[in-house]
Amino acid sequence: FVKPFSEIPGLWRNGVANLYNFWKLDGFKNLHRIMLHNFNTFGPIYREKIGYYESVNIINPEDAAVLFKAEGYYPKRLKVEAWIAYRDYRNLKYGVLLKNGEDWRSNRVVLNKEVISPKVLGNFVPLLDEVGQDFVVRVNKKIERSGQNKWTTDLSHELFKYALESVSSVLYGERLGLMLDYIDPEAQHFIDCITLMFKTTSPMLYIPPGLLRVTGAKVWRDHVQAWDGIFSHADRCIQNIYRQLHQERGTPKKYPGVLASLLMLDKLAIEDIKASVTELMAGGVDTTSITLLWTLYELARHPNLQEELRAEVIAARAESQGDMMEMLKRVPLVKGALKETLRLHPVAVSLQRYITEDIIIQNYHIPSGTLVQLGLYAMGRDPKVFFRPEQYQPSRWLRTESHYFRSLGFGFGPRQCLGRRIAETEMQLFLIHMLENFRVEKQRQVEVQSTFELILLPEKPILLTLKPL
Ligand code: HEM
Ligand code: 2DC
Repeated sequence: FVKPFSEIPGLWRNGVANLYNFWKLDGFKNLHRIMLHNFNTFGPIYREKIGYYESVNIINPEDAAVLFKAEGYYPKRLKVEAWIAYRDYRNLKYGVLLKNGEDWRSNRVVLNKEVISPKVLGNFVPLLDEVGQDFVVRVNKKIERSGQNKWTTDLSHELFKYALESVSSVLYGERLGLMLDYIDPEAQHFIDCITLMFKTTSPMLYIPPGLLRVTGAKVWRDHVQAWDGIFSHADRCIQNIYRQLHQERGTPKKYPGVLASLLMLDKLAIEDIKASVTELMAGGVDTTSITLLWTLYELARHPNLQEELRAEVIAARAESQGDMMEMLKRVPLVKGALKETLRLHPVAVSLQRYITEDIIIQNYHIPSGTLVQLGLYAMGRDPKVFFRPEQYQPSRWLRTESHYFRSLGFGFGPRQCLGRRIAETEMQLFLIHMLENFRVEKQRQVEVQSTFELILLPEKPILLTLKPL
């Protein structure tokens, strides 16, 4: 017997009271832990209403499969109202991140070809490899200057620069120069604005944005400032390429980058290109840098594993004889490490879709139109889903342990992360270069927890020590 929607367990009858409790529990910073707690209390499915926003939450990979089969032709995620409100406020077009329906689909199809199709990977690899090499040079310089033959630091700032340099080199086909000693203060401001933008988004998730705007709340004002900083810097980068393209003419010999390719292709309106390229640039900083930071943290905590990875990389280098595309095919454990990082420290606490047909999950009927969320953080730590989930074990992704709907860090299907290929390649190349040159160690054996600032971040700085091999 299929049970009705109204019998799904959970707290969904009083949205206002729930929002108040959520706020009391400091829920804005603890969303991932609250979801974990709810699954422990209610089981593998629960209904929830916080403020005005209602959802059904699930945790099992098999249920995720049912969810994604019902996502329809125009998959739609939870709307981040604050992001929409900013664009409306400044009269800016939505990019692929915020578009929906046919408008989303037609833009996404064109972007896919230039950003995520296998054919462009060959263009990205040399650009990203160069940034990786420059990072090594920079670390070596820091080690030398320390006079102690090692460098101990909170690497997050360096990683933000590495990530921005990487994504920019792919988008614009040229370097910003962020791996140098003197960096453009504007680029640093851009990085700070992205962090502020994410941080100010989370408290506004459950409050109607119209309300925030009229009250002139500080979070809203900070949020506007952050996006203003993001858009003005991205605009300058975009204008720069646009001008160059008009001056040079002729056909360029080398790969000109995603933006110039899109402009020459002439299939999207300029304003649409601008909107999506800005989102790609903003989406490409905190996501990959934090994932790399967590990976180095885990490798520092597991020295034997670090040596195993290093051996794989050294062998792959010897076999591929300088061909980086070949080398990337020979590092399955490095790829496993990145999947393992995203399992324990996902960037996105959940994946969500508005389902377009009625479905049955855990024997409950869920009507079409419902917002269904897969608790990605909770799933990654569930012992029913992963054998000994608390252990960081990249090799689990090589073995016959089932991977069915378990590797979802970048989302799923046609609405999955558009930056996925850039992110994966950039992160793989980073780890290859780091493992070939440095040993990573860390100070004390204290566990670092996550905090939710729209994306999940380490709750405190992670200090790492880099030593030459
Ligand atoms: C969407 C994760 C890096 C740009 C997403 C989604 C996730 C995600 C979970 C939602 C997917 C879904 O709903 O199925 C990640 C992770 C990253 C990463 C874990 C790195 C470790 C990047 C980078 C860029 C980027 C480097 C830009 C170059 C985007 C964009 C979307 C998106 C534009 C929206 C796509 C759409 O709505 O069609 N990402 N991301 N992401 N990501 Fe990423
Ligand atoms: C946050 O309850 C928690 O990739 C909410 O690169 C549900 C939710 C909705 C959309 C998710 C968001 C969460 C986390 C951050 C994501 C976002 C979609 C895209 C975005 C996952 C899970 C991100 C980080 C993009 C951001 C690009 C932007 C800065 C231009």
